[in-house]
Amino acid sequence: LALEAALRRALERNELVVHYQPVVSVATGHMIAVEALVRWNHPQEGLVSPLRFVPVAEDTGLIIPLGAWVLRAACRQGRRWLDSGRLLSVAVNLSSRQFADDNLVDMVRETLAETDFPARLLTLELTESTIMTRPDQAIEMLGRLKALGVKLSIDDFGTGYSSLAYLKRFPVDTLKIDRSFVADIVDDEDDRMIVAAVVVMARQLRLNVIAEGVENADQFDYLNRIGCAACQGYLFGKPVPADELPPD
Ligand code: G
Ligand code: G
Ligand code: MN
Ligand code: NA
Repeated sequence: LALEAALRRALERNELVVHYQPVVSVATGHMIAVEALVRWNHPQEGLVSPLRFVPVAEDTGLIIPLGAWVLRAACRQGRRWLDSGRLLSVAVNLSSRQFADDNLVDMVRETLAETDFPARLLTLELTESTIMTRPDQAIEMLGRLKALGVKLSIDDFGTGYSSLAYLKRFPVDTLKIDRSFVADIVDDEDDRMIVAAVVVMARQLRLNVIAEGVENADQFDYLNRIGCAACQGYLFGKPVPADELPPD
């Protein structure tokens, strides 16, 4: 496969870059975290979206070295922010294949040690479908990751099929409400009710909640009114290189 070979070369030639998107506290308006999002800086095509190459990396197993590279880059950057006096939590996406990798826990532990990035400032994002494929094995794996001191979040929450019974047993810290629900909260009564219900449920389960894909002030006002504590989306900033991140 041409794309696979090209992607393998891209990794070797250091053509991947990590961009960072702000996560903002609704109460203070301050940036409390960033999400690391990989891009491929292709010599001819320019910045290539992960939508085009992460699925290929996932299918071919390349996501294992690629994911390890992203984690190391993000922890290194987090360490740089810390050294410059910025206390930013850094979230990194893990794919299903990484979550199933026997070496994952060791890899995360070694990366934290090597970059000297505090575990409590790292959040690993798993999608609902990654966790729910084999929920009982997932509980064990999540526990081993938590034991490193990292935070865990469920990404794209609401698009999968988490049962509430499992949600209580997953040792996660945060639910990220999928942007498909946030997109229509101004016009769609059903989406408003779904988002409000997730916020209430998260509070009952003592989970943090982040609304994704917040693009305008009306969405933000509604999220503020229902007590959603944190938001992410173009309203606060697009994913950008580390040196273009706005001040906290
Ligand atoms: O950044 P953007 O919105 O274009 O990302 C598109 C998709 O690619 C999102 O679902 C995002 O979670 C995924 N993605 C971005 N960076 C990474 C990464 O480093 N690892 C994995 N597994 N997925 C990523
Ligand atoms: O699946 P995940 O939540 O990791 O995906 C993050 C993706 O969402 C990134 O590709 C990012 O560029 C995109 N994204 C972030 N904020 C917004 C937003 O406000 N609107 C839209 N449409 N996409 C967003
Ligand atoms: Mn994510
Ligand atoms: Na998401």
